[in-house]
Amino acid sequence: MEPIKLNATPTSLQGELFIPGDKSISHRSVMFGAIANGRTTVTNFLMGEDCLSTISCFQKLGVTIEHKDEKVIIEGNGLDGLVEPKDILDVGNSGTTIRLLSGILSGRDFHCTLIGDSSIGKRPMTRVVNPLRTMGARIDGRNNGEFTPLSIRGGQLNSMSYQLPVASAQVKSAVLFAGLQAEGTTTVTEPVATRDHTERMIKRFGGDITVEGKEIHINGGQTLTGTEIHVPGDISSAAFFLVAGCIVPNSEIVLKNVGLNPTRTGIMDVLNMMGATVAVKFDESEVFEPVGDLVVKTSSLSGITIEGDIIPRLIDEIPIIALLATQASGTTVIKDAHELKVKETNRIDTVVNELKKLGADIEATDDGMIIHGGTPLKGALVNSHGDHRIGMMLAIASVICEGELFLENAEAISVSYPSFFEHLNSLM
Ligand code: SPQ
Repeated sequence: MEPIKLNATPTSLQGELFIPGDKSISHRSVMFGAIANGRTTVTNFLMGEDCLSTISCFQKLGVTIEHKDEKVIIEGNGLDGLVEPKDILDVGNSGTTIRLLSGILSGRDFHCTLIGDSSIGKRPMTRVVNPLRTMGARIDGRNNGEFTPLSIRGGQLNSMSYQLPVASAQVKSAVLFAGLQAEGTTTVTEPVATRDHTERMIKRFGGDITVEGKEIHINGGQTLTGTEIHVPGDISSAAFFLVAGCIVPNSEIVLKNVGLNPTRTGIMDVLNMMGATVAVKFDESEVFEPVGDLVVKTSSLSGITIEGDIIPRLIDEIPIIALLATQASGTTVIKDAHELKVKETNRIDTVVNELKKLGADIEATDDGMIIHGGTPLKGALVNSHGDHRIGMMLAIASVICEGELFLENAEAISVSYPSFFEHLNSLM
């Protein structure tokens, strides 16, 4: 596809956005709906390509799923209702789909082959394959199960105690899905807390799960019951407009319906520490996942160091935080973020290389990056490299760049935010 030209430099961004559904919660609502008994109705579902891949995989596994606009209806027949698919399961670009699905399929007594796009083909799968093999699943794949295609023959699983070697909600969730089907109690211990949507959703579907500090316990053999889920807006999507509102002069943006689960709000802490003006109004009636409205205004920002336990709470926001840091005074240092190397792209390299093309003063380190702020950016030919979050970060950069910015592979944005450009244009 030809690069798209972005050259609007508005004097301000003003308006209100209703943020589309959270990607992580949308995936999980379909997965749990598919393995529960009875009907699950999901509203404000994210109709992004990744979540549509999850729907398509479960349809191939024999689950009746209908969707129209942002409403999804899943007719679950329990775990035993899943049937051996006649075709390969294609997860597209979605790491969440392949890793969580592997946990579900590990306990099913049939064979499946899972593939994805070229980015998925480079992402490590041993992090889920190893613990699932220990529980009893037979899984193979390229390079002894490190890469797709993965081939899974599930069956009776044993419970286990598993210390996660990396802070990953996907690995935690895969083991919990397997634990739901294993004999006995499975315990997962996290090195650092990661997003807890799986744990919350198990409770929402009537399941039993115990969280004691960093230890999570789940009993096998549970039956889940279909329910109603209203998906909050995705704070990872809202993050692009939080940053845009801070760095474009004379701006005020209202972001409605944003998920404010504390395991995801690291971006709010960073904005606060850097000196941004963001007002938060929680919706007190929401108990399943915290939700609220945010108002962001143009702010004068200072560089900070971002490291340690906050990293999993903002891991997907680091590309847009890097752009924010180019406009802050002083230096921002991001550490402890090795995990960025195994996302849709190596996000340390893509962020640094693409922002450098715009004139940013930024350097890569082994576990993050160092950004010297206060740099005016200039338009150039840049590339998302097929990574939705890099594409959106560069599109927000275009709004403050002098001159035209040409963005290659902009279509990747539809993975998590199909209405992104419509929303951006509505603020100008
Ligand atoms: O699903 P995918 O492709 O892995 O998506 C990303 C993203 O930027 O949207 C990561 F590239 O989000 C992950 C996130 O980084 C979604 C996720 C989840 O829903 O459980 C957890 C995080 O990944 P991980 O590897 O830290 O567990």
